[in-house]
Amino acid sequence: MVRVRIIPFLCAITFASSTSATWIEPSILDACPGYNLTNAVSQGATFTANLVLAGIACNVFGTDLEILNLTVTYQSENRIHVKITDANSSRYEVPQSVLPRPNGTLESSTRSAAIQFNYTTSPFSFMIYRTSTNETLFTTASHPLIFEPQYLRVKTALPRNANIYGLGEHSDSFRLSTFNTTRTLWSRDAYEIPTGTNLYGNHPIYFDHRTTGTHGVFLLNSNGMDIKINDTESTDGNVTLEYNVLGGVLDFYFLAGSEDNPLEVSKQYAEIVGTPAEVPYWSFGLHQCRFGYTSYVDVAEVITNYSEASIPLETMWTDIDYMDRRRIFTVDPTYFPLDRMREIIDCLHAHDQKYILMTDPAVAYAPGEGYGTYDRGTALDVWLKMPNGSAELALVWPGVTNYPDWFHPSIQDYSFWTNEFRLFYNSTDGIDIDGAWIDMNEPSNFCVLPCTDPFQQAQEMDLPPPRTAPAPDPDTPIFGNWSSNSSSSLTKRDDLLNPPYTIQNAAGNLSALTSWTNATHANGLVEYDTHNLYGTMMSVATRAAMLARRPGLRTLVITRSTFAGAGAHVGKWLGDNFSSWEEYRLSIAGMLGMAGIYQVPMVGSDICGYAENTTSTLCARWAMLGGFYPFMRNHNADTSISQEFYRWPVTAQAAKNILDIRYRLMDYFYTTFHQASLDGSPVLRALWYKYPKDTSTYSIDLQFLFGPSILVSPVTDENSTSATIYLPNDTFYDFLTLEPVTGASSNVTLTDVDFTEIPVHIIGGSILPLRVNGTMTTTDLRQTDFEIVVAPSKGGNASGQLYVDDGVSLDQMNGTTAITFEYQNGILTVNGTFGYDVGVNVAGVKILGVDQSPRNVSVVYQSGQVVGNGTFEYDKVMKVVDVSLGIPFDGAFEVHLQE
Ligand code: MIG
Repeated sequence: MVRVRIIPFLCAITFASSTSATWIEPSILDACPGYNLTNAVSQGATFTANLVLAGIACNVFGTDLEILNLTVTYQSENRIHVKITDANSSRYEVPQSVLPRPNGTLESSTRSAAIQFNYTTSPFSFMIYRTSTNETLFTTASHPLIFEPQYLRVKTALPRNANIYGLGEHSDSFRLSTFNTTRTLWSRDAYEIPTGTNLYGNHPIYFDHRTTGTHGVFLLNSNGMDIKINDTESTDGNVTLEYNVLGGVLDFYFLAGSEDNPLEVSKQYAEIVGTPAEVPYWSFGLHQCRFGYTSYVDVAEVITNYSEASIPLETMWTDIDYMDRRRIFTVDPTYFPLDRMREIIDCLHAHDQKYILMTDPAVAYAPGEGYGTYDRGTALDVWLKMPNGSAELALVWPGVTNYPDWFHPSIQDYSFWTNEFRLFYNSTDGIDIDGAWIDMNEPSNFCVLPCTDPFQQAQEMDLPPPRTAPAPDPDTPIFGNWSSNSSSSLTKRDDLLNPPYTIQNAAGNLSALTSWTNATHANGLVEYDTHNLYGTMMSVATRAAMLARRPGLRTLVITRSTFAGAGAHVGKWLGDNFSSWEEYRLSIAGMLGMAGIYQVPMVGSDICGYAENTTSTLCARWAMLGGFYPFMRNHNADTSISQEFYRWPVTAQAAKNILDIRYRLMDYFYTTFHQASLDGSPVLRALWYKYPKDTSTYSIDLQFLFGPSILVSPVTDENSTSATIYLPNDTFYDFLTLEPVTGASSNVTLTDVDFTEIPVHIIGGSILPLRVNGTMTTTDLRQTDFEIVVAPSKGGNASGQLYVDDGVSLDQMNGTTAITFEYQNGILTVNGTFGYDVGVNVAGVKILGVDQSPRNVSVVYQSGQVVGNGTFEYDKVMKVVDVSLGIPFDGAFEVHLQE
């Protein structure tokens, strides 16, 4: 066990330098006395009781609390809230202002609920079981509860070979290993996102999938924690899951999920953390970024080169390179002069393209230097404070910095952050960005502990780094011809810096490479408790600042650090991966976590890889896979070789191919996102979400579903042109050839998959509204006709949806269009509301998997008016009936195939 202690001299603090967590023999913890339950009161859907320490305190990591309060509420048919707190004094809880959560109390009898709470009194243990099957889903039996000031422990038994997903952010397999796994939740600037470590964000939710159903367990707690999953403690391979938490309270939400539909647990989780924010239509276009564009000339060149290569570029990005001495809300007057930056943006906007810049949280400490952001922040006193009341000094890109305190009233009321955005990112004389990119918000800190002299370290590390590239001519012509084209009463914790239990933080000490954990917010909360919320709070403030700049319009904010609930405000990229086939593969599991579980669906990895050098083949494959990342961005580190898609013929071709596919599917993506925003239906899904009884799917994380209808099965081996993929027992259709493919619950090897191709299947039973072709911008795409592809199930039925609105407004004053497609007995019925004028035609309908040519095809408006015989062709090899329509997409209609 790692021992850490504070030496009570000025600045003389020692830290645990090792990253190994506290290990303690499980039997020692199990020998703790636990609690006895008394004073039980049941009232309707609520049950309360006291828990009294049941014997001699074990005091493993502090003093066992004597009396606890237990409150159990059946909040709905599908959700039980179990909360355990200190009966005698208040403890930190995640503020409602950061994560508002539902209350609710089940009105009907608790017997009607899908899951039940049960308990034993002496010693106290509790279990959650599924009402319909009596199956135990969670049980603390034989593992006493431990509740100490800075250590909480709850341990449940799980089935053998449990299928547990979630507990991220992590870069491990989607299905977590049950062998000696520790998931540590503590935000960390995790360069190269090593597996098995804590990364940027924290989502203490897991889904437990069984052949008998899928349920979820959410521990709403922002303190540092280790969650251990292990199957080595018993001889029979049974699995345990153990929470080891550094503070806060035990605030569990048990979600019943469903016996046969894994989508339900996802929706139930969204009821707590919120459904994802809707993003603008344009944000599904291609984004290009890199760290290391040396000047405005570089940026303009990349934009031009994309255009010349005829690869659609929707959004150009610029990293911290643009800043003057890496200070946020400034531009370098020589390398990125304001007037040239404005010229770039004007040109982008004139071509229906967008621009995004990075903003970091840390503000350069620059008294008396006339740095407006620092001066205004200091005047409002918005900095995170040390216990002695002075502003905390950190070390980030601009050198010594202060951290904004997102709990400060002058940030919460928008007078600081929103104002800085308004001043710098304004359309009249500033930088008129369309979205925001926020980084370093774990918060990251370069100062190495004990960090006694950040100024000295700034010098040693040469921060801000001097520019090495030659300065550009300020008059360099760009674009050539193209452009003509509350809580102070909380109980004192002994040790906010070195709690007795050490979590497995890969950065070492809790304060290592981040803020001091004893730093204090304006409302008295300390970083010890709120560290994991920093990135999400910056996200909320940044989104508010962006909405204030362009009232009524959606924006895109992409953050690095997230906590549960972040997706209701922002999207997220998966951070500093590197250019390897392994990271390419792992990006799928990373995305599935965010989009499939945590309700942060606007997610993607840095395409072609961030750190180190990519290769043309890796980059081509990654372009193809990246076409199915909800957030599709090519991004690169400053010291890596250039990797824009036009750099190699194979990547240019790959990008063109995949962008054509992606843009044709964009309204399907948009509809999938809209559905998620309504009810939390996951945007990306592992195969088992669709085939929950097929045990072969449980560990698959190299294939995934985008929405309900698209199966993506990328080639995953280095420089290979074949892919062995799993096809469940179902009907599929090749997305490009439209040929039917019958799945037989077995692996299928696809060969000759070129680097510019990716296997994509439409799942039988789906109807897809596609645009007839891709375009150079999403603005043009919206002027492009639709075609409807009907992909029947084995039984000959299919259904689908299309949602269209103006793509940018928060409130759809221009109306919305929500269309339902149904296909059965050879009749396609298109129905719905048509409040938003789509302004284009339905060019045609393709019906797949038709064994014989129909005799005749007729097209009917709902009114009964026959608009004539559809002209059609039948392809007997691919079994496709291709009906030409060319009718305005503004009302209901039917298409009948007649045998
Ligand atoms: O210390 O802004 O993850 O995407 O290019 C590194 C420079 C800071 C980390 C981000 C990365 C970005 C880089 N940033």
